[in-house]
Parts: sequence; C-alpha cells; structure tokens
Amino acid sequence: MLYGLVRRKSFHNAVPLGAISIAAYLREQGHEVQVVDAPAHDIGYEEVCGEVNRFGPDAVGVGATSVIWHSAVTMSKMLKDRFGVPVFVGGPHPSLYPEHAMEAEGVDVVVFGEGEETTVEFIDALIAGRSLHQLQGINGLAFRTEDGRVVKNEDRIPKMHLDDAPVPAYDLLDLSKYSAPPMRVRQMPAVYMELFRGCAYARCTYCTSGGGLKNRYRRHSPKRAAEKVFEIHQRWGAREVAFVDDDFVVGKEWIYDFCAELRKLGNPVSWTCYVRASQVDAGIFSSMKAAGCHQVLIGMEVLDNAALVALRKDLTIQSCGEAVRAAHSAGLSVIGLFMAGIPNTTPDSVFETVRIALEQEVDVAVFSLYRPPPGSPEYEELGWGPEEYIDCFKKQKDAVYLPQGWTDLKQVEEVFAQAYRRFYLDPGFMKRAAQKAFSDPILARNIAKGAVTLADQFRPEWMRLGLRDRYRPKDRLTR
Ligand code: B12
Ligand code: SF4
Repeated sequence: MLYGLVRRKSFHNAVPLGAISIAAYLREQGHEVQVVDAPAHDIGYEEVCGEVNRFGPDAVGVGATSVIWHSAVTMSKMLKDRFGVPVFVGGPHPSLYPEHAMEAEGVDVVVFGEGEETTVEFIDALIAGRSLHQLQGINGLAFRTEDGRVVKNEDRIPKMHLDDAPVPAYDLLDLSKYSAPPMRVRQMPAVYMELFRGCAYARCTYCTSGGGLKNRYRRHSPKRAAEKVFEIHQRWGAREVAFVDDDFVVGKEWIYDFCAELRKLGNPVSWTCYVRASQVDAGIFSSMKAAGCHQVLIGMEVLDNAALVALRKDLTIQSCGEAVRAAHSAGLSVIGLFMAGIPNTTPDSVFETVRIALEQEVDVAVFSLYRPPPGSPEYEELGWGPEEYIDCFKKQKDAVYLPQGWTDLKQVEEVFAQAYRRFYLDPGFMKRAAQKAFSDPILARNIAKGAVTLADQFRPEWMRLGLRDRYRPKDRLTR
C-alpha cells in the first residue's frame, strides 16, 4: 500500500503527520505501507507514479487539505488510470466535504475524520473480499454503490486511546528533508508532532476545529506523551519538536506532569506549542521553559474586546497582554497570530492591534486574511460551497470577505499588508530584534530566515506575480 501524499509546498517542508500516523497504525495491524511525500522531494505527478510503480501497492491513499484538493484529484485520477487499484482520499478537505470529494473522478472511497481505524477497517474489508461498492457499516467512510449512488456512512467515534497509538512512522520519511517554520526552530532536525486530538475549546467562530473538523478531544497521558517525544529523539535523532496541537495547555495538572516527565528524561528536545491566552500563567510557562520549551504561539486575532467577544475567543486585550508578559517573564518568546478583515472590525482595529502587539513586545507577529469557514454566517452570506472554499486558500494574499464598513477588498488587502509593515518596520521592534539577535546567534539566523519569508510582504504586487509565474514549474504538485 502506498500513500501519494500531495500538499502545497510551504516555505518549509512539514512532516505529513496525517499520512505517517495512518501508516504506523496500518503497519501495526500487519499491513505493508510506503509514504511518498511529493513536496518534500519536489517531485511531480509522473515521478509519484514512478514511486508507486516501484512499490506495487494493492491500494493507494491520497491526503489533502482544501488548498491542494485539485492536485489531489489529478493525482488520484492518474493513479486510478495507471494502476487500477482502489484509490481512497482523506485529510482535512475530504473530512469537511465528503460528498464533494466523492464527486472526483478517480476517487473510489473517502475517509472522513480521523483516519486510522477507518482505513484499517476499509483495507481489511477489501482483503476479506468486499467490493468497493459494499462498504456499508464502516463508519467514517463514503463510497459509491453499484448503481453510482454516494453513501456516507456514520461518523466514526475513534476507540483508540492515544497512548496506545503507535508513534507516527517518521522512519518512512527522510527526516533531513523536513523542518518547522524558521522562527520556531532552535535545533535541527526539527519535526512536527501531535499529542492531542481535537480542540478542548472548539468554539471560535472562524475556525474549522470548532466547526466541520471537530475531532473528539482527547490527549496522551503525560508520561506516554513524554516517552513518545523521547522515542522520536532516540530513534530518529529529532532535536526539536513543533507541537501542532490546537491548544496545548488545557488544565494545569497535565502540563505540569508532562513537563516533569520530560525533565526526568533529560529534556530530549527543545519545543514550541500553541497555547490559549486564557489558560496560561507564569507558573505554567516556567515549568514549560524548564522542560525545553522556548516559544509559544498565541492566537489573539484582533486586539479589540468587542470583536473578540464576537469571535467567541474568550479572550480580552488584558488577558492577551498578561499571557505575553507571563511568557516573557519565564524566558519564552511569543509568536502572536492575528487576522485582518474579520467581521465586526475596522481598519483601525487592525492598526490598533499592531500598536498593542508592539506595546506588549510580541516577538513575532503573523497576520492572515479572514477566510469564512463552512458553517459560519459569512460563508452562508457569500453563498459559498466547496469550490469557493478551495479557491479562497489559493489566493493567499487576496482578501475574500468584505466586512461591513470597509470600502472594498483592496482596502482589506492594503490593511493586511500595512499591518506587516507597521509591525516589522517599527523602530522599537527593530531595535529589540537587533539587541536579541546580537546576544543569540540562533535567533539571528532565524530572524534572517524569517525576513526572507516575509520579504514577499514588502515587495510590490506586480513583482510578486512576475516572479511566481516565471518560476512555478508546470507539473509540480506544489505551488
Ligand atoms: C501543522 C499544520 C500546518 C503545517 C503543515 C501542514 C502539513 N503537514 O501539510 C503548515 C504550517 C505548513 C500548514 C500550512 C497550511 N495550513 Co495548516 N495546519 C496544521 C495543523 C495545525 C496540524 C496538521 C496536523 O499535522 N495534524 C495532525 C494530523 C495527525 O491530523 P490530520 O492531518 O488531520 O490527519 C488525520 C485526518 O485528517 C486523516 N488524514 C490525514 N491525511 C490523510 C491521508 C489519507 C490517505 C487518509 C485516508 C486520511 C488522512 O487521518 C489523520 C489521522 O487521524 C492543522 C490543524 C490541526 N490541528 O489539525 C492545520 C490545518 C491542516 N491547516 C490549515 C490551513 C488552512 C493551512 C494553510 C492553507 C494555511 C495558509 N493560509 O497558508 C496552509 C496549507 C498547507 C498545505 N500544503 O496544505 C487548515 C486546513 C483546512 C482545510 N480545509 O484544508 C487546518 C485544519 C487548520 C484549521 N483548523 O483551519 N499547516
Ligand atoms: S481557534 Fe484555536 S481555540 Fe479556537 S476553536 Fe480553533 S483550535 Fe480551538
């Protein structure tokens, strides 16, 4: 079996956690698995087919987020045509839109939601002789009946305790090809890792983790979590971990215990994670720092109390400020995550956000443009469906939603670009960054790498387009 995993190349190659989690689980159940990560190897459709041919699988899975759905469809069709084996798809996009995913030519089956148990049941069913049209009763699966009707089985409620899940199959990847975002890495090799499933809060109006991708929240026990971190360090040499979990600190007990377990194991890696400002304090941060954490990412979105209420963030300007101060007092740096063009905000809310973030001395600010998720009132208002949602991610720097009171989408884009400029070209920020870089060579390197990434924000639009078109290879699965 082989995964042709397609995803869009980012400024770094991220470990395809979804595919290697499923691969590890399948392997544990006695199946032979291979993973092909096209973006990491910078290969196109033909080369992926070459890899598939070498392995000679009995079935092929393709993973996809929304932004790369169309490449995933092209890939699936090619694999189906060339090899004639069952082709199944999974990942965030098919999970949000199982029926839409079933419309794609070349796709036999959709695995929606968490994929481990569903994929194993599906493969076992094929081995047991069931046809692709008789997959009733396998929860988390959509398929086509003999007469072409699409059937979406019930949602799957995973039984597996995360402690019992195998460590993802990092060994099926060439770890030298991967990293985490430059500003999150102090040591190499750096990998992504997951310790939780779902988000404990799951209420924010703009986020699919609170809506369509609502996985059942659960987590590893602190001891097993630390052991797994240790294992990826020992077996594969990882020295840095970027935890992908939506909300790493839920309740004090777990985080204190986890940090204590990591310390017992000699702090095998340096690490970073996402936290919610309302869940943290100086004590928690000190414990995390003592266990190897060097940075936290905090989603603050917009520093405007009324807008935060509308987003159901359960945050205020004050709680965000307190979290940033607590992190700094423990010696952690802070990446602030913000958005431009959110409903119930004005351009001034964004500029005020930048001003407050600078005042709070947030170390790195990442801005994104608001994209209404399925189920939100704005998604309904725009009359969107799956294709519009896919499209909105393809236009990275184009605004797609016009909040009331803004003149036009161009204004949203301009405010977004200005937010970056105001933050990074602020003399106080530049002075602080220079001072920190002077005393910390790793940080200096990261700032340089981050600046290259950010350079795009400071380049005129015509130049960005020109460069993109000239250097984008035509048959790559990346863009
Ligand atoms: C780490 C991360 C990144 C990393 C790496 C992404 C990667 N590995 O490709 C980086 C920073 C590069 C990134 C970039 C982007 N990301 Co991102 N990212 C995440 C994050 C935080 C964790 C992903 C992860 O590894 N999870 C752990 C694994 C185990 O879970 P999983 O991938 O969902 O896999 C399970 C199932 O989906 C399924 N499955 C997965 N793959 C497959 C394959 C097969 C064959 C099968 C059968 C099943 C299956 O089974 C898995 C195990 O149960 C998620 C949020 C989240 N908490 O999941 C967002 C998330 C995936 N990202 C998202 C977005 C929007 C983006 C960007 C578009 C952001 C941007 N504007 O640029 C880009 C697009 C990147 C791309 N090429 O697709 C959205 C995707 C929404 C969507 N509809 O597609 C998410 C869900 C965040 C959100 N809540 O909105 N991201
Ligand atoms: S934004 Fe974060 S806290 Fe809010 S629902 Fe999404 S993952 Fe959970």
